[in-house]
Amino acid sequence: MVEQKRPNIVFIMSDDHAAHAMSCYDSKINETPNLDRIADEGIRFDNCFCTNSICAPSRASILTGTYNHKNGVRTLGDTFDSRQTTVQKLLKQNGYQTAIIGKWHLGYGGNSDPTGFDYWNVFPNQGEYHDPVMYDMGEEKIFKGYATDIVTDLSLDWLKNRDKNKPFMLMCHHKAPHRPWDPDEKYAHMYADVEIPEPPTFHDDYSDRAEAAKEARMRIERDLTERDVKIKPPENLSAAELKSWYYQRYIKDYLRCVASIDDNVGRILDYLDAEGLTENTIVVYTSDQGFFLGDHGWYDKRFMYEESLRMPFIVRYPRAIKEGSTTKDFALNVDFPETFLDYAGVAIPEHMQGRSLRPVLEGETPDDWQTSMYYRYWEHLSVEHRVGAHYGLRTHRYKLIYYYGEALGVADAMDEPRTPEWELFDLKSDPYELNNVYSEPKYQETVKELKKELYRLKEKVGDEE
Ligand SMILES: [Ca+2]
Repeated sequence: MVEQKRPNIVFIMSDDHAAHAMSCYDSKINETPNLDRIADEGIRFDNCFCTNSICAPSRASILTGTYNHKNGVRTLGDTFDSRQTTVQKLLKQNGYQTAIIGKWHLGYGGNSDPTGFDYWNVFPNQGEYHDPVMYDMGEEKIFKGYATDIVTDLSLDWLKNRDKNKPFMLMCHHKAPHRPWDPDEKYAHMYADVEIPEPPTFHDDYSDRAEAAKEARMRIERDLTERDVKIKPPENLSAAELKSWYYQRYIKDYLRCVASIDDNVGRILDYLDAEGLTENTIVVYTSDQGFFLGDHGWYDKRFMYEESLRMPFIVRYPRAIKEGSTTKDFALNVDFPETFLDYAGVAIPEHMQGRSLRPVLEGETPDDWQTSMYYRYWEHLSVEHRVGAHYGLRTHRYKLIYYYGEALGVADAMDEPRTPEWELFDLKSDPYELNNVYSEPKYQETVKELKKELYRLKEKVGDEE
């Protein structure tokens, strides 16, 4: 009966859900009671970061434990080669039942269909919110209803029908709250009579930043479409009023989508309780990256700025994780697979580039734990959002970003060179990253040290471009 002692893993990942839209992360704009349960009964990571803030690349890192230049998914234009070693394959080979339900977004057909799962049922591409098409073990079917409910229904069905003598890993991957933010009918009128507060950097004018911030096309008042906000904007509003109007339309739908996720996470937790599985199941809630919720006047992600870089990451495992704990230790998306393999007692392959979070989860930070992280966004000025390619370093105190101004021939990047630019933020005095101090004399020694660390990490992870 040793088999039963290995923990089950329920990995719930949403799409573009920023930590600052969760009440356990001190959200100023919504409540997420079910997600808070995971944090209250487990641990909340305040510094969990993605290594490339877009959907498919982050997902590839979460499955393989490698950076995007290694796993081949540097941009949304790359497809995933499913023949690679992944966490689900290793768990399955070692006696786990594995399933993925919901968003895959790593390509279809050929070598890109999900592998290593006993059961998979995934949306094509981004998927639809209402009556979505899904590939049920490759067979195209339409599921009637709201995507977030359906992903949960299918997840619960799989759990109910599993072999109870074997441990399991379920990847429950919600489409929500990805653009275009279509809420369930049930929440269509939530927040109807309230005004959601605007974030502190809502009126950012992008002065004192690299040109990349000005060039990006993700401004609330300018770049959201009628499809995004669902109705035509009213006439006769001032520019400032119109910006606020767009924000309210956008953020309310976003939060309505989050409300459905919160409900559905509650259904999974209730099931685990009812089945007596809570004690021996690792439950993770995260998102593939963060998102700008009107911060800097933006929606979307891609930039290495905090709101986009940070992933919510909360984990409950009553057997080993102390309830109500929090940590500021760094965790990265490439660390997730190693963590699951560690808990499952499966050897971690040498080529994986993260590190098991197990000691941090259990309150024992190793002396040599990571205090800096490497980030890279490759899609130079890609058509829609026009964010310049960049790489950078974050430490507990500083963030150094280098916009290198080239496409380098990767998919989805535009061959439009830009003058390279650097940004340095002192996160202690400037947590909102409004003041680029890269050229200030008093930071020159710091710049030198950070560059050294940046290139050390770049080399360490094997990014040679
Ligand atoms: Ca995403």
